[in-house]
Amino acid sequence: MHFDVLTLFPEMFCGPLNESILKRAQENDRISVALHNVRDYATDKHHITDDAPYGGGGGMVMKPEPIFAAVEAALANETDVPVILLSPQGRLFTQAVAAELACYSRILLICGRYEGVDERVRQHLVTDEISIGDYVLTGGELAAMVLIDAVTRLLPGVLGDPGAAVDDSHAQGLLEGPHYTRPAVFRGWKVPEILISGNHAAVARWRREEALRRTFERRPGLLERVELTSQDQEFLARLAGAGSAEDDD
Ligand code: 9D3
Repeated sequence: MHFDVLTLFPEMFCGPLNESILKRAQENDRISVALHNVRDYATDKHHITDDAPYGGGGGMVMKPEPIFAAVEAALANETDVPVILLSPQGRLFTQAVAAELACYSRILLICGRYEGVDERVRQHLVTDEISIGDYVLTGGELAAMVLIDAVTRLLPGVLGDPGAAVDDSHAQGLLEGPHYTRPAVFRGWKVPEILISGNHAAVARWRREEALRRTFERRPGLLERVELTSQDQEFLARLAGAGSAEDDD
């Protein structure tokens, strides 16, 4: 998969793209990332990329001409490439959106700065607009990196184990339960006996129930969109019945 990224701060991407899984994904040609500095496409003497808003008010707005020029240079007549604006007004980025984007061979990301981009970019260039959550960032760059990270790990051959990405508890709509590793006793705190029991069916059931418990306690809304077996439903009914009488964590 190829990512084109339009930004005024291409150097912000160096850290995340050059470590760990994203680094290896590029080395193995699973992904490629082309960073395009919007400033390089401004044709005036000072390479100005922003200007004051029509109608007055504070802040600055990204000018349309350099953004259009950069997209047209990057895509060079290639069609059917999603042009995605990262903005606080976009649709919320979720695991389902990451999976949707992972189906494309190429996407282009526009990182906004200042108060936003000229509306004609949105109307005549952008095909999709994405936000990563309801908090205020200083620009779209970190959001673009989040998107690249979440999409890349879904691509075939990126994670070692082919089942790893689909096995995610988040992909199944539940939060993950606890994980333990050696030592079996640390500062007197023991690993749950069942995990050491060697009873694989019992371990699987315990993990399922701990994931259900955590989701019930922390993100109950998620349970409405999860496929639950009758055994799951009985377990949740017992949790709900136990109520908030004891907080035993
Ligand atoms: C005062 C109005 N602000 C809107 C909430 C203006 C504004 C703040 C921050 C305009 C742009 C930005 C920069 N943010 C992004 O470009 C951005 C973003 C975000 O702030 N939160 C979550 N997802 C995203 S994607 C791009």
